[in-house]
Amino acid sequence: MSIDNWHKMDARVVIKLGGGLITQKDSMRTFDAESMEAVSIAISKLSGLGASIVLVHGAGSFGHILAKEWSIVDGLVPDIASSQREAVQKIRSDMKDLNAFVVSSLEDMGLECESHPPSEWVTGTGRDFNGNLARFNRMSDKPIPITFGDVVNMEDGSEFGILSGDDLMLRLSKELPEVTHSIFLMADAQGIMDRPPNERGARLLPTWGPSMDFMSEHKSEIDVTGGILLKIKRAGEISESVEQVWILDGREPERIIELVQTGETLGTKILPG
Ligand code: IP8
Repeated sequence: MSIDNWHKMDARVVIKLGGGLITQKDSMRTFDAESMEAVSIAISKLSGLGASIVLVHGAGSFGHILAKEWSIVDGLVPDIASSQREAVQKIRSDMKDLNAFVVSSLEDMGLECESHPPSEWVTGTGRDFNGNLARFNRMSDKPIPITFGDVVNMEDGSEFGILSGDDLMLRLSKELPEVTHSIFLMADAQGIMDRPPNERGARLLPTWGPSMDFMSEHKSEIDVTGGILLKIKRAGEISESVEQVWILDGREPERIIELVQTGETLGTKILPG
């Protein structure tokens, strides 16, 4: 397909930059500027082609390490309340720092962004969080709205909880009008593999649906929100209403362009159950 034809398709692309891609997950507050730069170049090309883009990013080592240490995902634990409240403030400010690194990398490639930290507009966690998504509804290419997994307030007495970027992906992909592509960029594999990616002989599954088997090596000691399992569950749900849902290798971000231009690339296409 020529780029001229593709222009007329008005692609609207929601992309999640996995926390493991843009940070070193096991090293506190370590931003991966090199991976991010490659992603920024691809996103800038995508924007140059006229696509409307919405970005979500994960927390990686700017969120999961402290969240795990202080059991933030379980909400308020009275015995450790004051340490937890301190950790909540620290995670929120670390997440804003991570977002600033991401935005600055995108700006270096000439993109304009508008950040929406969930601690300021969301209450509640999981797929049914409360928050007005209208702020993301722009059909122009700039500024690019960007949000991220965060610690949010709860209305049920647990005081705080963790909203994953995967739940933001679900709601944005399903509720914004005319989303054509929903793409999850991972750090350590070409897509969904038939066994843990670092195991010998692991092979890429070119398609995956919720009814298919999947073996994961979920690093629960680091990731408080559910890792790859939550991602593929949400991706499966998104595929019920979005045509092109993909898990791609974020280390090869050019594949985003190939996918949007041709409808195919190396990665895993998610099919509805
Ligand atoms: O990395 C988690 O977001 P995710 C957010 O998108 C925090 O699951 C603060 C751990």
